[in-house]
Formats: sequence, structure tokens, C-alpha cells
Amino acid sequence: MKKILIANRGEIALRIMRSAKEMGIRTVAVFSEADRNALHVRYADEAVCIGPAASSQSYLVGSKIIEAAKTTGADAIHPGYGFLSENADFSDLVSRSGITFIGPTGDSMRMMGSKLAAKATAKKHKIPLVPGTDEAIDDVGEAKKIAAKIGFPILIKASAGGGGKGMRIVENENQFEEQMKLAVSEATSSFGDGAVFIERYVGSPRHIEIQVLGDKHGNVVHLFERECSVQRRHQKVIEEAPSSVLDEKTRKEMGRCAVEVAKACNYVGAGTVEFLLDEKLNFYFLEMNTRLQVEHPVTELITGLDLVKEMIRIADGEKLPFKQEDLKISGHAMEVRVYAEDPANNFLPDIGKLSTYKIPQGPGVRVDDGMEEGMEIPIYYDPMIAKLITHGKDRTESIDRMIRAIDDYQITGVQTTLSFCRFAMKHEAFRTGNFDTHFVKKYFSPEMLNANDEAEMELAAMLAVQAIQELSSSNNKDSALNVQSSGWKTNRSRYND
Ligand code: MV4
Repeated sequence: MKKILIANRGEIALRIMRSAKEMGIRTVAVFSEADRNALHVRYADEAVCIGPAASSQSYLVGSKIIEAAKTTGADAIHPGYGFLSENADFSDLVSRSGITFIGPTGDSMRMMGSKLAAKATAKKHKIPLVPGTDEAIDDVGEAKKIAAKIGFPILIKASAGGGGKGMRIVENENQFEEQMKLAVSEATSSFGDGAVFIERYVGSPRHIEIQVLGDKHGNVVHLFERECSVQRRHQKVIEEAPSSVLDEKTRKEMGRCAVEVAKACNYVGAGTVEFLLDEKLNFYFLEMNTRLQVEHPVTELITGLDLVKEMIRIADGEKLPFKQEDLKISGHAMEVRVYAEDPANNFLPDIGKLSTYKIPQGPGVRVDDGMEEGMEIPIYYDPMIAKLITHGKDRTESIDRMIRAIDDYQITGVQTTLSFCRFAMKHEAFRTGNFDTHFVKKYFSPEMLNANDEAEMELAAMLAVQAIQELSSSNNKDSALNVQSSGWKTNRSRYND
């Protein structure tokens, strides 16, 4: 392999190019008109404009990308994440054009793209699934019977859905029919596929995913787990490896199951098998992501591997250079996603210019970004500015290092999620590993953003509750103002200024 085209933009395009360069492979960037001056374009050996700003007219147009690969003589295409990365037809089209697709075949993607098909495959291999149906269910009467057997609350999910889209919790039998009808019509209008299935609702789940690597000779290994339970509206905010709760036995068993799933779909390249973990450490297969993931760096830091290099070697036909027994976990890694969103304002996207942009440095700190000082954050794409990743000898060190790195990160011009991440890193529940997917909902309110420790968080929480109570007490119209003048402001300035 001498030349790779990267069918992506931003931090992941740069990330892939860096590995290619280290391997002596030339790089081709593609870019939209909005990205003409972007870092990934300047970093590549060559660059091809593939159309207007809208991704539907540039980064999502497979034919333009294949044409760019042919024009520049690229041997292979790396899709990154998002955009065309999980498009089965694109994978097939690339291969049929005589270009190597750095990733799985279209058939593997199709097998895992439908949640029901994925569940059926997992069931065949005796992988644990959340109790429920493993076939599309359209008869409401039938569905009601199954729901009663599973026990409420239950969850209705769309087979074609993803990232939590099209999910509905049903608390009791009376709501069932209405919710199911809504779920089917929503799935039909959103995904063009009305197939839904039902599962028992796991109330306090943790999100654990296993990284796998498969080569073209049938060898598959897992690179342990990542935990991504701290998320907001199905958008991950904090990821770490390893998980703070898995014991060695569960880790081994989940790893074995993940490898089975990958083998069942003849998986080639880097993939991720997602599980839910309940309070008793029971795990259930959810789905498989057939791409390199945003949070892959935490796995790189604890295994010492470069996942992009491994993907390239695998695509080139090489055998995996290690066996499962050769792999071990070193230390602990933490990643936070830096989004141009305002945590004080319901995480509203904050567009604007990066007036100041200075990244943290020092031992155990890695920043994967694709922006630079003075740059306008493009409105057309994902608002992620960077991923801040730390590595330490243990979880505590990776967390303390993360707080230090967050404090060293200088960004002005836009609000970012860094302040939220700092809050989380200081929170007792997070630090002790006592959290689940409800962490943000349960513990976060904007008042917490400037608190420095547990005592301050508690005070902030008390003041917030007090303010809300007084606001809603109808017999004292001035109460909200009273809170502000009698303590709120003075406390704030005492603790923050
Ligand atoms: C669940 C669940 C509880 N019970 N399934 C959300 C995204 C999709 N991939 C699966 N999801 C969930 N499935 C059952 N049977 C709770 C979630 C869920 C979730 C899962 C992982 C990470 C964050 C989450 C946030 C809300 C709900």
C-alpha cells in the first residue's frame, strides 16, 4: 500500500494521516468547499475538492470519493467514522472499483446494520441478550402477551434505529398499544422501516463496549473494554478504559462473546461490540459498530497499539501480529469530548471563532483535534472541537491528570463542554465508579459548573433546589429574587472569584 485516500474531515482525518505517514504511506485528503483551509487538507500530501459544504453533496457522495481515489492513484480508502464509514454499498463499491476498503465488507456491515439481524446472529451463538423478542413484531395483541411475560417496564426499539433513536419506554400494559403504534410510525417515517422489537427495560445500565480486531485470515482478538456510560441524549461525553467495574472474569467472558460476534459476521478490521451491563454485572449484547470509533484512543493508550496502523495492515492482507494472550492492559485512560456547546445553557451548540486555542501538554496527555486558533467552527458538521485523552498508572491518576489538562486547556470565543467534564471528574460518584447512564440527568445542573469539590457541589445543589422551590411557591412572588440577593451571589463570589 503506497497511497491512502481519507474519506473524512477534522480530527479523525488527521489522526489517520499521521499513522499513514509513520508507515511511509502517502495521503490524499478530500474536502468540501467549507474545508478548503482546514488542517486535514494542509496536512495531506494531496487534496481533492469534492463539492459544496453540505455533506450530502461532498463527504457523503461515494462516487465522487472513488473518482478522487482513481484520479490520484490511491490504493486504498479509509472512511474514518461517521459519513460513509458504515455504508455497506460504499464498501462494496470501493472494492469493486479495485480499491482496498480499509474496513469490513458490505456483507459484514449488512449483517450488523439491522439490530434484529444482529440479535439473531448473537442468539445463534448463545451470546446473552436482554430478554425480549428477536423478531420484528407487528401484531399488537401478540406483542402485549410477550410484554406481559417479560414484565414491565419494557422498551420498544426500532430495528433500523441507532443511537437511541426510536426507543420508547412503556411503564405498564395500558400504555402499550398506543406506544407501539407511535414507535412503528416513527420508525417508518425516520428509517423507512417500521420493524420494531421489545426488550425488558434495564433501569440502571452501564454502557460497556469491546474493541475487536479481525484479519483476513479468520483471526479475531479483542482489545478489552471501554466504558461510555457518561453520555447526554445518546451523545457520549466521557469514555474510559478499562471500565471501573468489570472484574477479570466478566471482562474475559465479554471479550470472548465479542470475538464470537465478530467471527459470526466474518469481521475484518477494527470493530466494536456494544453491551449493556446491569447492576449485578450481567451483560447483554446490544449491537456492533462496524467502524473505528471516536473513543478508540483510550484503547490505544492501555494496549500500546495504534489501531489505525493495525487497520491498514489488516486491509493489506497481513495476519494479526499478536495473539489474545499477548495482550494486556497497562494503566488507565480517560477521554473527554470537547464540543462547542454550552453546558450552562442546556448544551446548546455555540457557534463562533476559536479566538484563543491553546492545548494542554505534559506527561500522559494526548489531544486529537482538527482545529486551530482563529478558526471559525464550521456549522455544517459535528461540533466536536477535540478529544482530550489522558493516561495514568491507575484510574485516579488518569482523572487527576484530566482535571489538570482541562485547567491547562485555553479556549475562548466559544463555550465548550470542558467545564461539564471538569465537574464530572470531580464528582464523588464518578471518582468512585458508582455511576450509570443516568449520571448527567441525576447529578448535573448548571449551578455545579464552577464548584470545586463535593462540599461546593452540595451547596450549589441545595441553592438550586431552594431557588426552584421558591420560584414555584405561588404565595411569595419575590422569592426568586430573594434567593439571589440573600446568599446566592455572595456564595458564588466567595467560591469562584
Ligand atoms: C436499552 C436500555 C435499557 N434497556 N435497552 C440506548 C442506545 C441504544 N444503542 C441502546 N440504548 C439503551 N438500550 C434495554 N433493554 C438503555 C439504553 C440506553 C443507553 C444505553 C447505552 C448508553 C446510554 C444509554 C442512555 C439511555 C438509554
